[in-house]
Amino acid sequence: MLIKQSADIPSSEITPRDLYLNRRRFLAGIGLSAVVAGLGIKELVSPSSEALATEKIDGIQKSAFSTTEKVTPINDVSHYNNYYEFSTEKEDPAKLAKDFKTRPWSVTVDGLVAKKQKWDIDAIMKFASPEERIYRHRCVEGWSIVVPWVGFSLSELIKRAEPLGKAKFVEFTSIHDPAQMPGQRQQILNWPYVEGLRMDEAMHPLTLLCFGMYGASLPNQDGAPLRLVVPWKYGFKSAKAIVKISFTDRQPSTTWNEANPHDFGFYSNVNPNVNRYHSQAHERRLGEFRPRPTLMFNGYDQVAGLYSGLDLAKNY
Ligand SMILES: Nc1nc2c(c(=O)[nH]1)N[C@H]1C(S)=C(S)[C@@H](COP(=O)(O)O)O[C@H]1N2
Ligand SMILES: [Mo]
Repeated sequence: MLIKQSADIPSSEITPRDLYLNRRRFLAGIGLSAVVAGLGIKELVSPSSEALATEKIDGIQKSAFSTTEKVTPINDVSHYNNYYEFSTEKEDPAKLAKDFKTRPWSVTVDGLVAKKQKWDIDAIMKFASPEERIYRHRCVEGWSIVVPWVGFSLSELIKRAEPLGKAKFVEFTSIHDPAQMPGQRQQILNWPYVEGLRMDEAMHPLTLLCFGMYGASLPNQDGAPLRLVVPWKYGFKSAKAIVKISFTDRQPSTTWNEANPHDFGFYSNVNPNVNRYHSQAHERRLGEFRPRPTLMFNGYDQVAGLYSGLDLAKNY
C-alpha cells in the first residue's frame, strides 16, 4: 500500500538538505523557530550528519582561545558554504564537493625560506597536537557562525620552513583543478584562489592551520584537506584546499581584491565602522533571526596591537 509505505519512511530521509536549510531559514525569518523547536519539526526535517565523509581525529586538546558561545549546528556549517570553485550558490558545495579527492595531497612551501619543501598532508597534520578552537567566523555578506575548528597555529608550519629575514608576507594558493571543480570552468574569479597575510598576522597564535571541525576531518565543502582560519578577518581571507604557501617580500595580490578592489582590501579585518560591500555594523548568526552588533576584530581584541599606527579606514 503506497500510503502506508511512504508513512514508514522518516522525512529525514526524503527531505533534501537544501530544502531543510531553506525551510529553517524561512521559518527563522518569520520568527517561528521557537515554535518549530517546540513542535519537534526541526528533528523531522533535519538531515543526518552521517552523510559527511569525515574521519574522527584522535587526541584533540582544548584551547584557551575558544569562545564559550553557542556552537552553530554542524549541518548548518556544512550546508551553507562560500566555495566559488564549486558554485556561487551556498547550498551547492555540499553536493558538488562530495567526491572531491583530498588524498594524495601535498602542500608546497617555497619562496623566501631556508627549507623549501613539498609536504604531504598527513605529515603536516603531525606537526603538533590537534587543538579544538571554537572561533566566531564572520562572512562579509553578513552571516556568522561559531565553529569548533581542529588544527594548530600556522606558526607550527612557518617555523619548520625557516623564513628568511626579508620574508614579510605569506601567500596561500588554493587548488586549481577544473576537472573536479565546476566553478573553475568559468571565469567567475581569477583562478586559482589566492590569499595573503602579513608575516606577523600569519605568525599570530590565533591564526589556525585547520584540517578538521566538530572533532573530525573537514567536510570537502568546508575546505578539506587543509584550510586557513583567521578569526579576526572576514571569511574570505581563510583560503580552502591549500596547495601552496609562499613567503615573499611584497604584499601578495589576492583574488577578491583583483575582483573588486573597492570592497575587498588586503587586510579585511572585521570592522563594524568600515562600510565595504555593504554596512558591516551588524551580522546574523546562521539559524538566528535577530541581528547582532559586529565587534571590532570580530571580538579578537588581542590582535589590535598588530595594527597600531595603521589607519584602518584606509587599510581595510
Ligand atoms: N578556495 C576558496 N577558499 C575560500 C572561498 C572560496 O570561494 N574559495 N570562500 C571564502 C569565503 S567568502 C568564506 S566566508 C569562507 C567560508 O568558509 P565555510 O564554508 O567553511 O564557512 O571560505 C573562504 N575561503
Ligand atoms: Mo565570505
